Formats: sequence, structure tokens, C-alpha cells
Amino acid sequence: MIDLFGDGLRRRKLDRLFGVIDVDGDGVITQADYEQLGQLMAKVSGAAPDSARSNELKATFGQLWREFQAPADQDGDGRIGSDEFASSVLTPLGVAPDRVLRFIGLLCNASFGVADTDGDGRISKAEHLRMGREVFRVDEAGAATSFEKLDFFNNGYLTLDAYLIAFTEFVTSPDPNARGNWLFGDF
Ligand SMILES: [Ca+2]
Ligand SMILES: [Ca+2]
Ligand SMILES: [Ca+2]
Repeated sequence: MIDLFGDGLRRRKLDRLFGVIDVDGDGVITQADYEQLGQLMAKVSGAAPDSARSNELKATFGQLWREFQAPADQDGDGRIGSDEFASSVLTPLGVAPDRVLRFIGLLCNASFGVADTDGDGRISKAEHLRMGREVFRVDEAGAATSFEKLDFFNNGYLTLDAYLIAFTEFVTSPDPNARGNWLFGDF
């Protein structure tokens, strides 16, 4: 059993991710937040409303809610509190890591596709700053630092590989020096 409060770094990072998913900012995650996040991602991606691309993104966030988030509602009140959220990620790490990796993969892929506005298969600094502003709620300075930290291969852009390392480290790593910790800016 992982001590959610003893592991301060990961808990802090998960609280940050919680804040990104809690789109309406009322302090709990509900199905409505996932619906709004899907709609926001579709809008930021530039996909036309009701296009296949837009519907695909909304479906991905519906799937994330059903498969990973709804079961995290331990007390069955239809709302995921920050303790329930942290527990839903950290507890399976030891017993069903494939489940967490799948969550990370879906979230990372969807985010990469949205962030890569021009569709060239890489995330430029401008694209990263825009994603920070419109989805991740990171100010420009924070997003600029984040970009430098996540550019593991010193390419001047973020590849899907780099993005996946970042998401994985952000969600799972207990290492305070992991560069992926900077995914959403300072942590
Ligand atoms: Ca909410
Ligand atoms: Ca609950
Ligand atoms: Ca791009």
C-alpha cells in the first residue's frame, strides 16, 4: 500500500493533473469534466465540430472516464475527490501497472495529437505554449521551461517519444529530478 501523503512529490504532481482534468474548477472530477475536457481538446485541435476527428477525441475522453475514472469513485457519490484520484493512479502501480500505462498512453496520445496543431508529427515550442495556455493551464514562462525540460533529445521540438516519457515520468516517477515532472510547468 502506497502512502499517498508520505509520497509528497507524486501526490503533488497528481494534484496538478487533477486540476487540469477538473475543467470546471469545482474541486471534484465528474463525468461532466471529462466531457468538457474532450470538447476543449477537440476545439484546441482545430477539428470542425462533429467532424470524425472531433468525435474521436470526445470518445477517447468518454472512454477514459468509463474505464479509469468512474471506478475510482470509491464512495460512490459520482464525484472523484483528489484523494480518490491519487489513489486510483498510485494504488494500481504496484498491482496492475498495465492499467496505469494504458491510462497514460491514451492521455498522452490524445494530448499529442491536439498539441501538434500543424500535424507534422512533432510539437514545436509555440505549439507547447499554446497547449499550456489553452488546456494545461500553464503560464508562458512555465510552459517555456517545461519545453526545455521535456526536449530530452535536444531536438528543438518534442517527439511523441519525448512526450510519452514526459507523461510516464510525470504520473509515475518518484524522482524529483525527472525532467518529465515539468510537463505542466513548475511542480
Ligand atoms: Ca469538476
Ligand atoms: Ca467519490
Ligand atoms: Ca507540430
